[in-house]
Amino acid sequence: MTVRVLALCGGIGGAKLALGLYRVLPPDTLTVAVNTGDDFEHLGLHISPDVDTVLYTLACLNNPETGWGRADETWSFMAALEELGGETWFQLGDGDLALHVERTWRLRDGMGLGTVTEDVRRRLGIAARVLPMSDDPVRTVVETEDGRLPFQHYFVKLRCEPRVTGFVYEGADRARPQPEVMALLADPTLDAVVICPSNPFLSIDPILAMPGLRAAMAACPAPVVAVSPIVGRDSVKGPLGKILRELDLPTSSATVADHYAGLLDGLIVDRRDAGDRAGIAVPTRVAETLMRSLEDREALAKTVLDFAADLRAAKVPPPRLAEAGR
Ligand code: FO1
Repeated sequence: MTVRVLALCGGIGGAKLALGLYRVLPPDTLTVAVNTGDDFEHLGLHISPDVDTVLYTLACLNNPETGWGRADETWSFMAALEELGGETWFQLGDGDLALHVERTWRLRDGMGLGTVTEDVRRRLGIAARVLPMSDDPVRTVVETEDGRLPFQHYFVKLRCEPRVTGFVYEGADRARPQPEVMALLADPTLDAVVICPSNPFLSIDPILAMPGLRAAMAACPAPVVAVSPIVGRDSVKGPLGKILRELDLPTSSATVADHYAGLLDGLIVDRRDAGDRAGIAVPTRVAETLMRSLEDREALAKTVLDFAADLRAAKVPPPRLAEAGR
């Protein structure tokens, strides 16, 4: 039976697991639904950072040092822009720039973000489906003590320094989730939904904030397994630990489990945080969740899929099976 997996993913950390899943699964059985709350208009271009991070990562084109943008990049455009006094706080490499220009033109021609992304992933030779969470605009706004900040201003311009008080996902209440994602969540042949170890507030909540998404996940016949982005009671690279402290929440995987309350059938917890399992109501499994190598990415993906398979056996059969008296 063909395996089919839906992964919800944001930027760098989530994309690592998406690559692990892509490499251990039959490639055309994976669909990655990607956060677009980080998207913004910059220099007249529509930029979709998390979608591009997933595309470059699955195509093995990503810059391993930064996690974003392309490897072996050149920076002529940025250097020339600097000389002209242009905005250079958001670094756009020459190869990366081509993607932003081409995507902007196609969007202006009325093409949907999902259709543009579908064509790019084919051209990059990616066999998995990579779907922006919606074609409609959703923008993550970070509420701080200094007021509301567009996401990239908080994350890049101000290097996550402002103290966070909350988040707003502008447009999420009106955004239509990508139809294919909703169809997968209702599909009884789906084997697993994986919430990748992305920042729950910045990368996963924008997806869950869309109408019908949480309900579809809660009703999903397939097991929903999240990988906690916490390692050793802190975040690995991004601002999650700092945000949790600013929101006066414990920097533990128990907080992640609570955050996804009602959605999870299982949570993968890093081996360094095994002691936190006692405070987690959903079934947990301990694993090495730091993904330094390709082997780490594949090993964690296998652990997630094995856990999902075990949970599926235990999951309450979908209503129709119960009606059939089985
Ligand atoms: N992150 C930075 O910290 N500095 C940058 O100059 C930068 C440029 C950039 C260009 C294209 C792209 O797809 C991502 C880029 N990012 C940069 C990352 C971006 O801020 C993402 O939103 C984060 O990865 C969070 O998901």
